[in-house]
Amino acid sequence: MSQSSFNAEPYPLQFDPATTALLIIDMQRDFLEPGGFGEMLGNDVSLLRSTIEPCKCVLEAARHIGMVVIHTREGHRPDLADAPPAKLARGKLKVGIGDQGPMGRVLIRGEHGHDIIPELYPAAGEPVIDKPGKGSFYKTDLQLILQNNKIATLIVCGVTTEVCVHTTVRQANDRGYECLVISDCVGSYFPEFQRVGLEMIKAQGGIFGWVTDSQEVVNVLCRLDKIKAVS
Ligand code: TIU
Repeated sequence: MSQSSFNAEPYPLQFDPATTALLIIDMQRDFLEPGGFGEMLGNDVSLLRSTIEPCKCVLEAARHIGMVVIHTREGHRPDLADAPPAKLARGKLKVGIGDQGPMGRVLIRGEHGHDIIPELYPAAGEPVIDKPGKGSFYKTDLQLILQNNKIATLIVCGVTTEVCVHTTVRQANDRGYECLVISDCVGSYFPEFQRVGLEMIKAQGGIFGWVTDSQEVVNVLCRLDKIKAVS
């Protein structure tokens, strides 16, 4: 076991790179590109795009040392059998989940809009978790994959800060994982929610986890040796 640490708030986070995973949440066209679910909800999706470059830097650094990398996607079966009627009805959207949009059927697995943006596309061997809800643990095999990889710490990127990132971090925290959220790698359609969402994670002695920025994560990871041979 080789301990290292990130400078973070509310205090430095000790971690072992061999038991740490990078979790990239829902960096899908449906949330980051015009014509997707995010826009159908009435949001300006350009607000999320500043997360792409820092996410790329962290992803490259994690891959370089052979860290476990896991991606998630929010979405549903084409027959919508896994979509709660309450979720389908929410927002009274003109074009909602399962309807045809410019990037295919909105938030449906296998459609262009549902997939991860090309800048952060999963590499071979990186698990992709398809989740029907906001939280990454709900009705998925994420916990099993983390257990099988002996993961104790999650470095968290993705969108949106106060929805799928928060739900996932809260679920992970209750399951005993230590979560480090990277402030510039998570994004919200609402600047105020971004600020408060990050505050809520690190308040009260890190009630849900820790917060740092991508520069710190890249610097620390780049100083580490390879965890294992990367094929
Ligand atoms: N609407 C919104 O902010 N987010 C979502 O619906 N899903 C995720 O956060 N991925």
